Formats: sequence, structure tokens, C-alpha cells
Amino acid sequence: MKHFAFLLAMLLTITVLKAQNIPYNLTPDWESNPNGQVSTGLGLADINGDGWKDIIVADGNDIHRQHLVVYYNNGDGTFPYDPDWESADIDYHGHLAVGDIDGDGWIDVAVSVYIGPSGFSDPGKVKVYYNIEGELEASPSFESSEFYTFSCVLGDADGDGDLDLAAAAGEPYGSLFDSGKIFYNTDGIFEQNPQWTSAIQMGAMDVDFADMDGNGFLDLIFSCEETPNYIYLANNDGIISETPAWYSDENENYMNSLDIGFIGSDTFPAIVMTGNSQLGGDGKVRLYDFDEGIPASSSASWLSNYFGYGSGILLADVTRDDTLDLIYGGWWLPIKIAIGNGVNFQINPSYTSSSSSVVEAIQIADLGKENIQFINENILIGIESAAIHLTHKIVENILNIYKNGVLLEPSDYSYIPGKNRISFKNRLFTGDELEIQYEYCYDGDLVITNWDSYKGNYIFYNTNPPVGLISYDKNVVLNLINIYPNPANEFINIDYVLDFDSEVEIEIYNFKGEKIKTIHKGYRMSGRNSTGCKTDDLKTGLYLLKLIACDRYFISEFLVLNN
Ligand SMILES: [Ca+2]
Ligand SMILES: [Ca+2]
Ligand SMILES: [Ca+2]
Ligand SMILES: [Ca+2]
Repeated sequence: MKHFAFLLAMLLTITVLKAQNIPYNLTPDWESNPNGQVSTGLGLADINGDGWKDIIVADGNDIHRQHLVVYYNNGDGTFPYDPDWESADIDYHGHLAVGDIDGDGWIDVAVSVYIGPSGFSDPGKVKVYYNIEGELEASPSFESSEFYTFSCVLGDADGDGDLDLAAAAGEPYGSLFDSGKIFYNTDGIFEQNPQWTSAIQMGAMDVDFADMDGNGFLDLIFSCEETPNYIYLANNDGIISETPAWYSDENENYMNSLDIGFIGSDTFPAIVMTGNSQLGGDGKVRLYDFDEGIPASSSASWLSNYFGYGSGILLADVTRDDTLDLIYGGWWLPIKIAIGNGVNFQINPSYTSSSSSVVEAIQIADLGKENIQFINENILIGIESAAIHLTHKIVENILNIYKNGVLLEPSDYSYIPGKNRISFKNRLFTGDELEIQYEYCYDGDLVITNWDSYKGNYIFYNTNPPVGLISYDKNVVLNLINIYPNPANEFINIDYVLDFDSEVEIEIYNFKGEKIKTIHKGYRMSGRNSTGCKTDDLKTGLYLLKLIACDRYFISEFLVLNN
């Protein structure tokens, strides 16, 4: 009996520790109405420009021809159960990519169409819905020539700073292999046929960009079924080679989705991929790392236990120790989170959701902005470059970039919400100093698309208590607690906590980074403080509030709605 009590106490302790480590409930906190939707592609980005991230979902897969839909954020991290917007057209939609393709400040959406209108006998295409001042166009104004494609990604493939469109091509069920493709961006527009095609035919299911060899230019990575996985490197002019520099050399390769990140303090990023044993293979998650650079070929340095039909995968720091953890899901399977140790991941994941569904995509963002962190990251350029990676992987927003002390225009660079790569229009040279002010996700909410038409899409909200913005150096001497009301009309209040008596300066900037006014300048005592300010003289729009105190500063955004 005593032994039993001891065992029970130990089990309880372990359960409590798990709950502390992984800030998610075991079942989703939100589920959209299923509506027969076969949800696949997922993006988290602000479509309607109110400063809150919306959920963009591509429905269809290879089951039905369905719509692209958007669930708008209610302005507090909650969402309607049915989409607010759907496209006029329908297709067998695969995965999607978000980014401002035409540089007008509004996030556009690219979607892969896996198969054509008559099904598997007919190839699909890739298409783009441009965002017209806060609403996606009803039908895509760009549609490529036909090919089978399950996934696409946006990134600068030619070192000119704008977002090009790369597509994974092939249809492994029919053993139809195809070249990977890049459509180069010319003034925000793509041509119907790709200008880059890989020399190798692949059964590619997923694709992403990253600077894999650290030469300052983005490279292209494919995860594949039936063929090896491949890396195509850019040369020192930013031109991606049509022949791969690396292939995976396992005997069998049936990989579904991939993600890329700096696992520890490595110089080069690592790749994780989910195995999916529907057509073959071992159904394990693989980690390929490149500590010594990119060899001609290599095998995975780490494997998970057998998982089965693996699908969505994401690297994110969920335990707040600055080390990436591994989140993955599968078809008719739960979500698992394996804590990272800086080299690889737990074999027995700390977290397994008690829900299961046909997981397709996994993304993270702080949907309610309860704990977005601001950081001012300085990067000294060591080699002529067109792209850099930021330290924090899940970037929410880039606020300002200074190059050698000069503020860059938003048109001088491109980035993707949720990813940590930035590409520049003008080359960076050795000795250039970048100062990048950005917001990153600290306590992210987990969003999952499901293609089971009887289950909705899921949100697992982060269960860490909201604490407001936290000092960027982790020594919390200053906390901005709240800006309210937000949106504001006639006035706003700013609540903040000082750790010691300090000079306090509070300034308002417009979104171009121009100072509008100083609303407070003076000495304040330690503890909780509050400052009010009239905003009836401000035009409707997003503003930045900068709070300077205790040798620190924060930038937070707020919305003004005035007529
Ligand atoms: Ca929004
Ligand atoms: Ca746009
Ligand atoms: Ca480009
Ligand atoms: Ca590179």
C-alpha cells in the first residue's frame, strides 16, 4: 500500500511537471465547424490589416474541390466557427504560402492545387490570390501552367529582395515524378511557366527556403516520397543551381512535410521531416543536421520512434529555453511535442494530445498578442549577402530595420510572418551593421488543419498566463502591461510597471516610423504607473507606442479608429 502511494505521488509529480513544461491542454480549446471541409493548407497572417493575425485555410486535398477560406481574428485571439470569407473558385487545394508578393503592404496568398478538375488523371497548378486593401480577391489573378503540386513556398530565390514562388511538384501515388519549380517575381507578377526547373525529377511533397550553407543567399530544400530529399544551393550571386548539392541516402524515402531551423548553437540550420508510411518507409520523423556544412549526401542523424502516417511538422521553442522543440502530427494521429536538447529531441515526447484527427498543417502564432516579445537584434554582416536569419524562429512582425543607422523602407526587404528569414533588395556587404526591431512569438498558440471532414480545425491556446511584453534581455526591469482601449478613439491609457525610479518617455510613431508626438516625459516612481493620452487628433490607422524607461525600451502597436 505504501509503495502504491509512493508510485501514485511520483506519477502525479510527473504529470504536474509535464503540464509545466508544455503549455497546451490535451484537447483543443477551439474547433471550427467541420462543414464537410477537407482542410489542408494553413497560414497565419493579418489579411484585413487590423493588426491581428487571421487564419487562412485551403480546403480540398485530393478528396473534394473546395474553397480557400479565411477566419478573421475577432481582435482578441478568438475566431468565428465558420469562415468569414471564401474564394469564388474551388479546387483540390493542397498547402499554401503567405507573403506580400507585390509589395503593397498587404499579405497575399499562394496556393498549390494538387490535382486538376477531373481528379488524379489531371495535373493541378499553383495560383495566387492578391490582397486588395484588406480582402483577398475572389478568384486568383495568377494561375500557373498545369502540374501536380501539393505545397508551395514564398522566398527570395534570386537575391533581389522580392518574394519568388517555389513549388514542390510530383504525384507519388501515381509514381509521377517532376522537376521542382520556381516562378520569379517581376514587379509583383509571375509568368505562367516557371523560369527555374530542377534537373532532377522528384516526388516532392514539401519545399522551403533557408540559407543552408551560410553563404548569404537562400537555398531550396525539398522533402520527397519515393525519391530522395534534395537541397539546391544558391551560388555567391544568389542563383540557385538546377542540380542538387545534397541528397538523402537512405534506402527508402517517404517523407511528407519539412521544417528548417537552428536546433542549437549550430552555424548551419538543420532540417526535420515527417515520414509517412502510407506508401512505404519506416513512418519516423527524421532530423538531418549539417554541423560540418553540406556533404554530397547523408542520412538522418536522429530518428523518432515509429509514428506512422506523419504529416505536419514545426520547429518552435515551446519551453522558453531558446532551444527549438519539435511539434509533429499525422493522419488519424495525435499532436506530439518532443522537447529539444540543442542536438536532437526526446524519443518519448513530453506531450501527446488526447485528440486525434487527420492533421495536415501545424503553425504557431500569438493570436491574442498576450505575450509577444520585442527585440532589437544587431547583426554584423560578415560576407556579401542578400538574406539573413534572425535568432528567434517564429517572427510575428518586423517593425524597423536600420542599415548602418539608416532606416530602410519596407520595399527594401521582404519577410514571411512566422518565419525568420529576411531578404534584401540591395546587397549587404562585409562590415554592414543591421539593427532589426521585431516582434517574436514567445507563448504561441498552436493551430492545426484537419482533413477529416467530420472534424474542424483546431486551436490549442497557450496556457502560460499572459504577462504583457517582457524585457528583451530577459532581466525584467520594465513591463508594459496594457494599452487600452485598443482600438482607441478619443484617448488611450498606458499601464506599465517600473522596477526602479526612472525617467520615462512615451512616444507615438506612425507605421512609417515617423514620430508623431511625445505624450510623456518625466520622472516616475517604481511600481505600477499609468499615463493617459488624447488620440482624437490621430487619423485611423496602426500606430506604434514606444516606452523608454529603466535603460530599456519597448515598442507596441495599437489601432486608432477615428472618422
Ligand atoms: Ca486580421
Ligand atoms: Ca500584397
Ligand atoms: Ca526575388
Ligand atoms: Ca545559401
